[in-house]
Order: sequence, then C-alpha cells, then structure tokens
Amino acid sequence: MSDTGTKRRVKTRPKVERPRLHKVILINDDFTPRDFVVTVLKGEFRLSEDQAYRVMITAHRRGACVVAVFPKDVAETKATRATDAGRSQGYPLRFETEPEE
Ligand code: TYC
Repeated sequence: MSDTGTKRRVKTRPKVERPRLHKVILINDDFTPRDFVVTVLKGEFRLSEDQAYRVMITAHRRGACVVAVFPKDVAETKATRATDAGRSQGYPLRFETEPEE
C-alpha cells in the first residue's frame, strides 16, 4: 500500500517549566540619602534616572518597591552587590529577593 502521507501524527509538546524568576526588592530606611539610592539603582540595575527616582520614591513612601526580576542567581548577586554598596558607605540600605508567584 502506498503511503499517502495523510496519517495524523500526534505532536508531542514536552512540558518544560521555565525557571521561576526572582524579584529584587528595595527596602526603605530612614538614613540612606535619596540621591545615593538613585545612584545605586542606576549603577547596579541599569535603570534610567527617571526609573531609578520612581523606584526610590515608591520605596520611600510605601516601605518597599520591586526593582526588577531576574533568574535566581542574578537576582541574588545584584541584591548583594547593591546592599554592599550601601554598607561600604555606612548606610543601612537593603535589597531583598523573593521568588515570583
Ligand atoms: N527614606 C530615605 C530618606 O528619606 C530615602 C530612601 C528611599 C532610603 C528608599 C532607602 O529604599 C530606600 N533619606
């Protein structure tokens, strides 16, 4: 019998989970100067002046603000570097990470 090429083939769709992204969250404090927070946000997270100001002022007003999301290792490295940048100047500036829902 000749093959007409009409036989249906069941497409297999491998279920690959995307790795969950992690949020980097800026925490407000009463001591770190606003300008310094903006400078760290621009340097470590490549935010524009405008984006960095909005994130800083949101954390200032609400207590915390999500800066960006990254794969886990990148989020943790950036949060640590940004927190260390504050500590090196004697500021209690803090960045935390948590998995996205
Ligand atoms: N609250 C600080 C001040 O008034 C500024 C600030 C904003 C500090 C956001 C930390 O995550 C922060 N100087």
